[in-house]
Amino acid sequence: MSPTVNATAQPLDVAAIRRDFPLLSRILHGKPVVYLDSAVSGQMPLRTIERMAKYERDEHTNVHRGVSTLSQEATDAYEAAREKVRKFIGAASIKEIVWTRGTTESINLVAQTFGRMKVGAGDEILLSAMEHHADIVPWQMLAEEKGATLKVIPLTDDGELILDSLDELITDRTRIVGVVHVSNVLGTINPVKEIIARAHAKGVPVLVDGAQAVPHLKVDVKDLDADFYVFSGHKLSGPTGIGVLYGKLAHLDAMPPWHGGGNMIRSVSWEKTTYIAAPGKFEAGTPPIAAAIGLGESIDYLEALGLDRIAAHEHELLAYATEKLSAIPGLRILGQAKDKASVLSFVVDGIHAHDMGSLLDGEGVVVRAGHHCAQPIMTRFGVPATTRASFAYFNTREDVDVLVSAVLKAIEIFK
Ligand code: 7TS
Repeated sequence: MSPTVNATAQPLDVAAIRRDFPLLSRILHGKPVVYLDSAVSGQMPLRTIERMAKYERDEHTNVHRGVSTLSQEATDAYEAAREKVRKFIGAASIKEIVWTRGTTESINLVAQTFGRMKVGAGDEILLSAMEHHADIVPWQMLAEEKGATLKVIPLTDDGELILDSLDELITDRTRIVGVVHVSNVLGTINPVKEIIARAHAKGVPVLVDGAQAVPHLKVDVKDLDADFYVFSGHKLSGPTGIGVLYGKLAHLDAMPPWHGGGNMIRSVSWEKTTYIAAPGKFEAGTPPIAAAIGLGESIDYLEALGLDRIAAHEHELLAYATEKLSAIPGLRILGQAKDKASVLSFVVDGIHAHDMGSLLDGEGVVVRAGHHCAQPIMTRFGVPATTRASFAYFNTREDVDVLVSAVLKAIEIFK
């Protein structure tokens, strides 16, 4: 059993949960849909969809604008969602919770503000070899602008980070470490608390990409001591267009704003503009209000299910799927880390991942095929692409059985 899973957690009532997701009753190509693509985007429970619809129908107006009752109500609901996020990740203050459009925007914000402040010519940015492009490209852009270099923490063949040399990789030129909490390709759960402690011992701050972690693990940013922790609403059973940047208040206070405009200023004159405090100074313009409120509702839903029960259920499915798929001749699973969450990538001899994905789609099985926006991992493992199944709390062993039969059928077709 994974060290991050509570084996004594009460099982989920999956049949009841499935009724909260109408999409799971759809028929695709004459087959009941089997949704194994939650790492791409999680499904939203009905109560989230209904809460967002209620805002749009009965409450729609802008936030932080004027004294109207409607605006006050919208502001209260929007800020209540921020408090839900704060509690969900164990942050000390809502001032540390910045709304963004998602993980990608959160990392760009940090790179373009904190990064620009801290990184100069000859400096280094240390990333892990299993980062999503969202935690590579913004740093590469900054490195090019500043004349800095990227360094990489390597991987074992099992898909675990090699941390033996971490203390040498973090040099006196390292200005920030970026590491993914759970890999979207390999499923590896990285020991981010240890990485953060070792970076801090050398005075280096750490950004954690939690996009694939928050849906599956209980995260406590204070316990991790993360400097920045970022994630997307849509992978957390919430809507698209909303995401979170958690930052320690001392960092956020020291950072300049990124986007300028309305909602983030204290005063504007032709001579000079002054800004409000964090998080507002990073939130220029009208935010995605319904999406923020919806994400708050999804967090309530997940907390009612219980993150430990979700993790135990998904872990059981992952173990079952790993056992079944490993038994298929010619099939290789990428990512065999001891501590894994909810993602299973594989390649099959003689079948391109895109063909596999299309054949599975024909069987109603929704998976992702491709490089998963993590091309350096594909290069590391010498494959152009993988097929990836990802599991959520509403999936069942029957879903895994359908996946396995569909893979076997595809193999027969390609023989
Ligand atoms: N980081 C990780 C670890 C991710 O898995 C993703 C999205 C992102 C960042 C970017 O998130 P966004 O919401 O800003 O787009 N990952 C995937 C995936 O695995 N398949 O589709 C998107």
